[in-house]
Amino acid sequence: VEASIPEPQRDAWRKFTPKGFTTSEEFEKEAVRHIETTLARSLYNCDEVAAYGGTALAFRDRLILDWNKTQQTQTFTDQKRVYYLSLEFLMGRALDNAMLNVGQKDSATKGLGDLGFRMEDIISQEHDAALGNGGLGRLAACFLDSMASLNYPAWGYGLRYRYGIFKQEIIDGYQVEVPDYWLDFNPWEFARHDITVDVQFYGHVNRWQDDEGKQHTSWEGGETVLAVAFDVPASIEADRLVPGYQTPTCNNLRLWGSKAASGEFDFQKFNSGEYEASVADQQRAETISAVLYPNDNLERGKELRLKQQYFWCAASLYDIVRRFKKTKRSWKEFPNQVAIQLNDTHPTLAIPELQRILVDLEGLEWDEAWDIVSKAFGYTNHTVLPEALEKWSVPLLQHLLPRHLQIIYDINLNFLQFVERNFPKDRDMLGRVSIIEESNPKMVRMAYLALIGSHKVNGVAELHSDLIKTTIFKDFVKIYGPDKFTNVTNGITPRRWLHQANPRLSALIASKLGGHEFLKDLTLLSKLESFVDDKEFRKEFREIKYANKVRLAKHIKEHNGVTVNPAALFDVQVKRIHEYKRQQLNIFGVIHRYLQIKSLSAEDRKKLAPRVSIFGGKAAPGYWMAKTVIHLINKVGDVVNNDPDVGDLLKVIFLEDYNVSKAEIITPASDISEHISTAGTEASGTSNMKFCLNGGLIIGTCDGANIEITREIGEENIFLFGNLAEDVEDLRHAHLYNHYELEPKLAKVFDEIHKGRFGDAGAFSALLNGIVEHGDYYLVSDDFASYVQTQELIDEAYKDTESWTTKAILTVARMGFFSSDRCIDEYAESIWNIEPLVQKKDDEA
Ligand code: Z57
Repeated sequence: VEASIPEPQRDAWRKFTPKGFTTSEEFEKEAVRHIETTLARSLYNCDEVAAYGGTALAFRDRLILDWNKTQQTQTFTDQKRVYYLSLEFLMGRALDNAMLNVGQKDSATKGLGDLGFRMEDIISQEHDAALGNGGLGRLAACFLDSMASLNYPAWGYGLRYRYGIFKQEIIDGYQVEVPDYWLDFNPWEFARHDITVDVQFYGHVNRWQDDEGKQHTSWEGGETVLAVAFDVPASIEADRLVPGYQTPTCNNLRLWGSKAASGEFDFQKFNSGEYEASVADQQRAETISAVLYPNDNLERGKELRLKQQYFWCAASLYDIVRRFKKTKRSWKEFPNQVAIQLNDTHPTLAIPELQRILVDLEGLEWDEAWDIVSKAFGYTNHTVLPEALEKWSVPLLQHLLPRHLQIIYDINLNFLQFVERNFPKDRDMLGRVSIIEESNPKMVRMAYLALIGSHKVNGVAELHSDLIKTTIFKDFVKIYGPDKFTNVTNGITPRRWLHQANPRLSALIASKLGGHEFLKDLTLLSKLESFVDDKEFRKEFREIKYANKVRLAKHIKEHNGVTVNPAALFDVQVKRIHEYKRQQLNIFGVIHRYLQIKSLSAEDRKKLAPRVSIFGGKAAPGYWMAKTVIHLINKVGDVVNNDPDVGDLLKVIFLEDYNVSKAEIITPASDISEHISTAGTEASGTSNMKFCLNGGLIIGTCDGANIEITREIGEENIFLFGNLAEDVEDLRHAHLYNHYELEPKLAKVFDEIHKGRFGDAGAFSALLNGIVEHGDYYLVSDDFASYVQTQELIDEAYKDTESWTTKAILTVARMGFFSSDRCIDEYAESIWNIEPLVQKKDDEA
């Protein structure tokens, strides 16, 4: 406010506010200006990287105008905001999305053509912003898109990793990890060197009494690290797809980078010959935001990871509190102005941190503070897998965050006293629900802390939300009652996953529905049902799928050197490699298919349906079983793809380095995709929704969101198989305590692997033994027969092109529910209690 331009001068200013471009010529002018000035390149020195830079900067200028305006309006209006805390934001590329949002992709395509470049080549110059592992990080990115699209005042808070998820290379059939240095040119971020927070670690706690006898506690940190804000304009809403009356909302994603606090790299040390020590201090500070931990659904308890979590929580909370304090409201109003959503337990330290700020720094009474804290937070659980539930050792917390540990103990004490009062007869309950696990060393159960410190806990699909209430949080349902728990089934943004990834399908739908409104209200897709018998529509629908398959086939030829037939059934499983997701079930099924082909006469082979089995996904670098699965897939591919008996009937492809931008090519090109986790293990899954939205059918277990997808699209349009979640426990128990036989077809597959048909069998022994000898925890053998049988059903169904087309069209038409817009509206209504903030075009803040 102090720095605003005085009223009489504002007209002079407004005369020069940039207006953006609307024609290809105006675009060219902006792009060339950026290339020649901002980037200091010229006509004689402009490669595709520079052309990307110029294009991105031209669009960035355009976005920034909306962004500034949105931020100004939000500050001015000062209504309740939501803060989405996530250690991961898997954004992918920004340019294509920005062009579509701004609504000037066509003029840019023409403009780049005039300058001698092809749009596709320019788009592919951009590094993915890969600040996430998998589903959880991509969900956060879809949520940012929807929060902006629906005009919710919202900020994302995350870490600015210098290295995102590693790049995967496949060398001799093995995964090799290569660092992902993505920041050498990133036009989408703005470093705010003036917005910083000092974050403390280690040190000790002081207690004293003031003159009035009031107790005080303060924490004196032993190490200070500086958090610097980097702001990313986080997706503007798709208003220009559906020309409207409002100024687009452009929210902010604030990512914190770490650097040495001033004084750390000090000239004292520098001059007194301690140069190396001072550089070491600096490096230690920068290490905090250096690298994303590459584990998905696994926590390993590393000190640096805990430092990352606290660094990010402390900086974000300081920022949120600073903004709140500017409004001069009383603390009681904090939860009316601020909703903080915890994306999994990774940001749980924000709870004791806010309690510390209120009690130690702002002088509130404990109970008054706790009331504010527990009204402000909401917690989303994304998994029930025991190995993914975060626990931090008490000694580590004592060392790194001594005051927070005390606060956690006090929260626990109050909570346990409450439980004791209400359940005086159930003495065991106290041990079961305590935040502190009485192990050696003692551990802090972060999910319990998150739950106790939040007013709502949600799961991410119906089955999952039911499961958390009957398993990991069973006691807490008794303690708090069922209303504390809710379900918000995940969703995906149709802007990126339909309009951007599959522009032809988006255009076809728009031509039938009379415009692109469905991108803002996905339930409108249901109107497609009335075109299901429209011959022209069906033909065009099929041609689009075919063209998308041709494009993927070209990618496969370029990257894998294998020719695949686009007329074959494309069967895709792309996701992180994990035992519970059961890529092993898929590849064993592929081997079974191969053996079947080999056993037939040349004549009988002609009756078979050609298939391409496509895999992609990264294994955590320390996850040996997952790496073995990747190796097996590649070895099977080597054998099958070079077997002249097989030809087009079967190809096995492992696509290197699966990421968001590859997903945009792969998703629209599938006929069938696989979502085949052991029932009860996949909390939701979100790629299942992406494939369906693009007219691919799915084979899946009754798990996660597959169940709701089935309810929406009808069971005649999905291929379900396998045991149900309710039977899994008994089956596992039976494996451990009875003798069990391998399913015969699977036994045959294992025999062939043992014989060395896919290379040294020793390489795969741990994988096979896990199933044969160690209890088959993921029930691969139990589900194998029904999996294979269902794959045969798919072969038959695919031969009937007409009925397949009907299934695919109906699937698309019935996906309306799975937009992340619906999902965000549910969060806003039932958890955040916030309203949209729409800015009319002629309103000036
Ligand atoms: C992650 O990607 C997910 C859960 C986790 O606890 C962690 Br850590 C990482 C995934 C689930 O596995 C998916 O089923 C779910 O769709 C996704 O989170 C988004 O909710």
